Amino acid sequence: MRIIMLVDMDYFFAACEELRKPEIKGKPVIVGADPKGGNGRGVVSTCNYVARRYGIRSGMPISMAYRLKKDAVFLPVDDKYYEKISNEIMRILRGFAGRFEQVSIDEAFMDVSEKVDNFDKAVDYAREVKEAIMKGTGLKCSIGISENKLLAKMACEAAKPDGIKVLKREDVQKFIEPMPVDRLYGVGKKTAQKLKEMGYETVGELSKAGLMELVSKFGVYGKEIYDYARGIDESEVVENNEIKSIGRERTFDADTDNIEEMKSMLETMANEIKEEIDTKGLQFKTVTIKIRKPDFTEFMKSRSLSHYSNSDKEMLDEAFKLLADNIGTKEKVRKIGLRVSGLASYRGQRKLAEYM
Ligand code: DCP
Ligand code: CA
Ligand code: CA
Repeated sequence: MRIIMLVDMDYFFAACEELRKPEIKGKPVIVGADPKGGNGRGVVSTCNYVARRYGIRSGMPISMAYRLKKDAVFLPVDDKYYEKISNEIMRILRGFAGRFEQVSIDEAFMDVSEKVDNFDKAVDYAREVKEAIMKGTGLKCSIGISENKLLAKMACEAAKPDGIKVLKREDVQKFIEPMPVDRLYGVGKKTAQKLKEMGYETVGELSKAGLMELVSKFGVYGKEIYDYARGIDESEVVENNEIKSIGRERTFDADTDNIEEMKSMLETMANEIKEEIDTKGLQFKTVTIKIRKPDFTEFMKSRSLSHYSNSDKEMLDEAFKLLADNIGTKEKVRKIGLRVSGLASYRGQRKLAEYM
């Protein structure tokens, strides 16, 4: 059996703000768009737990948050600052993990099967992780522990804030069955809506659905949903192996669903990457795009060529295909990245490590 942990920072952006402005601690703190005296547009990115007592939530219109608590501390989003803290957190976590997979600016999976051999030891280990993050950054996090990613994520939700929760196989059913289907990690809003229309409101109800029914409705993804409803998730913790690669990332001025804008950003980055690999005398085999959504979740998708290439046109062709396959027409994107890996030098004997 595997032992998987999901570490997620508590009220991350707002906690980062409290860190550098200790005087706002204890007050309701809301990070997001400018409320402009109640007329502001845009949404709440997040808020601390004090603000949550007033019903304020991530994604809520900022004008509504203002109505709920006018004298809260409203602060703008400072990506750069949170990113710096995030990098430090991820660096600390990597040291504890066997396999490591960052899934958001404030969240990562760790496969610790090689580090601990049972759940009791995993809890001690999780305590160490929490202490190390506190010591390194001054921030609190929550940790879910279970046998797979799906259950670790759901355990973490239940551990919040500042907690550790273990979800053992024998407790899975009674834990997940009462939950609404949209609480299943990996089931998005659209899928949840369709499931509800099919008459499945809770995970328990969903677990009664036939495999064929789900597959005929959702294709191969139907099999995953079928498994999720049983707490089954075989997916591995996958290293976002960014070390031996060359890439660029850019944040859009405003979140965009304009594919042409995304393509032109990719083109700019492809030109820069082309220049860098030429200077270093490198060729690539794999092209990866990284997408950050407005809610700061991220994913990466890759395609590999059958040969080594140094062509920016090939790089871009692959990137466009990845974009078309993974971004829906109305889907908003905050940040986009392009990266090439599987690198090889075409200039004689120099070691790859020299270029990194
Ligand atoms: N975020 C955002 N808009 C959203 C959701 C999240 O801008 N709709 C940003 C702000 C959050 C960060 O991403 O601080 C991490 O998101 P989480 O969903 O992990 O939420 P928090 O860390 O803020 O709170 P929690 O303690 O519930 O994890
Ligand atoms: Ca969080
Ligand atoms: Ca998160």
